[in-house]
Amino acid sequence: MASGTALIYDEEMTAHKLLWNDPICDIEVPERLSFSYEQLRSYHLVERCVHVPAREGSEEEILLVHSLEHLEMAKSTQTMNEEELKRVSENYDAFFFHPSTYHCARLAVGAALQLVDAVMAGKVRNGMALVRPPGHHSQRNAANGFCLFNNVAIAAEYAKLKYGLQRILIVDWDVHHGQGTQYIFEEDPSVLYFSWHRYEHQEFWPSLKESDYDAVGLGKGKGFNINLPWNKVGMGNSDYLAAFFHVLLPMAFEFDPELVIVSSGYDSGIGDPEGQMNATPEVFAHLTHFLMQLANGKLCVILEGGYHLKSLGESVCMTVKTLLGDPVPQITGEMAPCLSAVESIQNVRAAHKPYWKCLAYEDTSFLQNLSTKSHLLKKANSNPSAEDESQITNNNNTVKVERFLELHMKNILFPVPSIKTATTGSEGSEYFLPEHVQLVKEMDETEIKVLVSGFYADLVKEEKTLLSLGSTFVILDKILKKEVCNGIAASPTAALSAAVAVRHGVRFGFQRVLCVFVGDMQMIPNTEDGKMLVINICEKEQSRKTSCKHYISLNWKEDAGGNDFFSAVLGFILPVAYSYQPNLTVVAVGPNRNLGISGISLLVALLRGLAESRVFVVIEDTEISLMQTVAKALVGTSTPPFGIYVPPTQEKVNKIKALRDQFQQEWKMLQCSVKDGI
Ligand code: Q9C
Ligand code: ZN
Repeated sequence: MASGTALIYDEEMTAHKLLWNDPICDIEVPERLSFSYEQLRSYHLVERCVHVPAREGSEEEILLVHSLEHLEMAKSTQTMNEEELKRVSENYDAFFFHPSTYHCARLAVGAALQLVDAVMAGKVRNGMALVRPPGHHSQRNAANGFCLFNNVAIAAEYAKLKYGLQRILIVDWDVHHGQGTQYIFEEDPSVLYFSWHRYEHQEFWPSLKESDYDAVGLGKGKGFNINLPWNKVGMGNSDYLAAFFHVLLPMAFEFDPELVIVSSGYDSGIGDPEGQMNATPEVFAHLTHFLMQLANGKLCVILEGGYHLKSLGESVCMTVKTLLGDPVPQITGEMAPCLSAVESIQNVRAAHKPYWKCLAYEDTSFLQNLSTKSHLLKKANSNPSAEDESQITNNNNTVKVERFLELHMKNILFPVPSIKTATTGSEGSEYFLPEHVQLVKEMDETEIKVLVSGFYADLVKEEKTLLSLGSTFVILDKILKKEVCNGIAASPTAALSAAVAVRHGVRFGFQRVLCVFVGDMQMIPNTEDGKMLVINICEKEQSRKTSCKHYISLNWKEDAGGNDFFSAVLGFILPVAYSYQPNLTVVAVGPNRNLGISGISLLVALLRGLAESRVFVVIEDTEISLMQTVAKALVGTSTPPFGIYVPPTQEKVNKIKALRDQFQQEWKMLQCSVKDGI
């Protein structure tokens, strides 16, 4: 299993720069690269990465995507004077040439290919390449939107050719539509392209009809192009997360890529003059964390846009930190997608219904009156007084945004990288422990007794049960003291351990503890009501009503022979969990578990995105491979094998739908359609 994170940066790529006055292009500056790298250095992230050198992409490699004509044109600019460069630049929409542009663009291509090689050869698990010029607007025969060669598209073709890959996922989170990438792969079913982008009903650059949600691909590639247009500015963390839960991730898990490449533009982040969006840097940690669960962790992140230096730098750091396996920072802001975002999400799900099993039972009856709705939205948007107002708030906001970003890293950089997972066990069990898992010593009997008698006496009546709680205490203490990030324990009384863990956390000061119970779990009465949310995944309806205020029962029996649980995790559990914003997550696996090892590991891996990755898992099961796989998921350095893709049955989809209807007023991240109940 490969480990480590590659970082590719070459100062030479800062040579490409604008030599004349051009208000459209003047934001694409060399400092975008140097400042991002400086920021990585100051947070000591550079030294934690594996340095991989860039190289020039060969002509042959560039020709995998571009025409000979385009290559020759680019090559010819090397010896031009300023006037000639300006004239050639004018042939394209938003591009500038410098004598060094050709060399830099070849380095940008080569950097992307070096990253693919490092990941595919198993030298590293994942990595990031900081490159200029960017690539995703560039087309077979044209430079466009600051892009000369399509670095990501070339990387994907190269990976297909050199490593025989049959399924590559490209995630384009840049705020602009990578129309170049779409054109290159629109007939290709081996590359799934996802892009969200500022669209504003085609008002925003590049203002193309084919950037809308109904461009799903052509010919054999039908269904393999996913466009999620944002029709309003100001989209934030919750809108991006909703897009991942309800659009990208279900399709990506079904696609089951062998490699994931990110067209990683940060102009979709807060403060960016192009994007005008509100997502904070830590959202990129979450997006990265989700994508790390695919393709066995093989993830190549390649820089595209991002024009607010501070925002760009912080977001790059968030991405690299997450690639390294650090705890995922807490996401901020109200966890509810806006109406316009939900409408876009609903539209793209409907457009892709014919192509994806995970969307097979999507209700599309709303499509009839859609044109009217979009028309209304557009009208509201172009209301002049409303526009003035947003302009005013924007100006006031600029100061706030600057201040926010200044304080940003101070709040989220953890004192020490704590990719540590604690566990307890007998002598010799070290042999079974994955890297980064540390064995902690059990408490002795008297210590436990002192603790229990004061605070847990009502929960624990028998001496022998009491002793089994030792590991829970020890591990939870380490989590609370931030000595480790998360922990796992085996316990003959998982329900009791969980109850003790919750109380321990609440006593420590946590206001919200998320409990996910799997299997038959005895609900412990009058636990810390009001400060916990229980999601109970069990095979049959819990007959006895619990006293617990926030209690959700999710009846689920995993399909034999495959893993259909992902649909419940993405469609229900994660949205609820992200809406709740816990400070601590407790996962307890009881007897008669109704989920397989891969289902439980996927659940645990994804729950690491919450509560700054503070997760305590307790398992009432002696199966060593379950413990091992879950421990690996907690460490975050390996991905649970997902198994054979099994689409959820209509019955299961209906179950999730019903739960969504029931809970989406309370837990708003569940919203993914406009018609029912918003
Ligand atoms: N009126 C990237 O972020 N704007 N490119 C053109 C013309 C061009 C952005 C406006 C924006 C290009 C990689
Ligand atoms: Zn962009």
